[in-house]
Amino acid sequence: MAAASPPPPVQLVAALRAARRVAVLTGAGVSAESGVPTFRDAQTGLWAEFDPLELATPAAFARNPRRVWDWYAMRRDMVGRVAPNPAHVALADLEKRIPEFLLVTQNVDGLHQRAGSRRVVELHGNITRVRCSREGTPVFRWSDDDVDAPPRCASCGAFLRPDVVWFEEMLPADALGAAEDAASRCDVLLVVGTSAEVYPAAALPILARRRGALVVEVNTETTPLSAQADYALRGPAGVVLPALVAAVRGDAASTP
Ligand code: BV8
Repeated sequence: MAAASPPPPVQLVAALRAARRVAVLTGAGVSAESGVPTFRDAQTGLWAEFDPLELATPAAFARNPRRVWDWYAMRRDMVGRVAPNPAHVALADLEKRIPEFLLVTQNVDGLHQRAGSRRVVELHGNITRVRCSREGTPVFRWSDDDVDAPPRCASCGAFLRPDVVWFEEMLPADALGAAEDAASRCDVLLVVGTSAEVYPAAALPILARRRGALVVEVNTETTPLSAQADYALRGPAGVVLPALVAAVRGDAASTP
């Protein structure tokens, strides 16, 4: 039985119904109820077992490529075994109801697209994709014969790597540009399941607020953004978002 969440604020529902442009920024918390560990939740966070500087940086890959490859292969397998949760589904539904909508995600699990979201920008890449570490070309099939090294690119022999943005790597310029444009022009920005600590993604809510958007945080905890948000909806995204979108839809059960 899903936990009940307090009804969404009436003014927020009205603002979403009237909004022409809505942007959403999601982080690992939106996938938590799908069973994907988050990065910073101490008891379950991916980083609890691994030091990010050990695994998610170019230097880590240069130092121990097979170890980094194996960590991403384990996470790719895990992501293949989980499913979108009601939070992902609610955001895909909301997209259909807003004239201009963009979902900007820091997540690399591809669950938004699997839930039906179409207008998605992946700031940090996608763990289900692999690319040549030298040419950057996407690679779909590879032979993994050397247990001490990642698979190699068939055309140039360089190691393959996950198609994600590591720490100290630049974000894809087109993705970041689209995200900044959406944040600066939206009427409402929903910020869902992020600790708001990783930049430049964490700067997007600040940009939106400066440009006059209504900023709404959905999180189980308080974050550095909470005090600056117009609404801080405290609770699991898989409960809060379906209730919010049902109220925007005008479901009889949800309108107070
Ligand atoms: C860059 C892919 C230029 C890999 C990831 C200032 C300006 C610019 C850069 C920096 C800066 N200060 C520091 C930097 C450098 C760095 C940075 O931000 N470091 C942090 C640690 C301070 N940024 C970078 O390096 C970026 N590149 O800026 O290039 C440059 C060049 C050279 C030198 C310096 C800079 C690249 C950042 C991208 C890194 N790659 N992912 C991989 O996945 O392995 S980031 C990784 O963290 C994930 O993408 C993840 O999404 C992201 C952020 O974490 P969150 O999503 O927020 O997840 P987290 O676990 O932290 O929080 C979960 C939240 O959900 C919590 O609040 C929790 O309460 C909540 N929650 C839990 N359950 C639920 C829930 N909420 C709702 N419902 C629930 N059920």
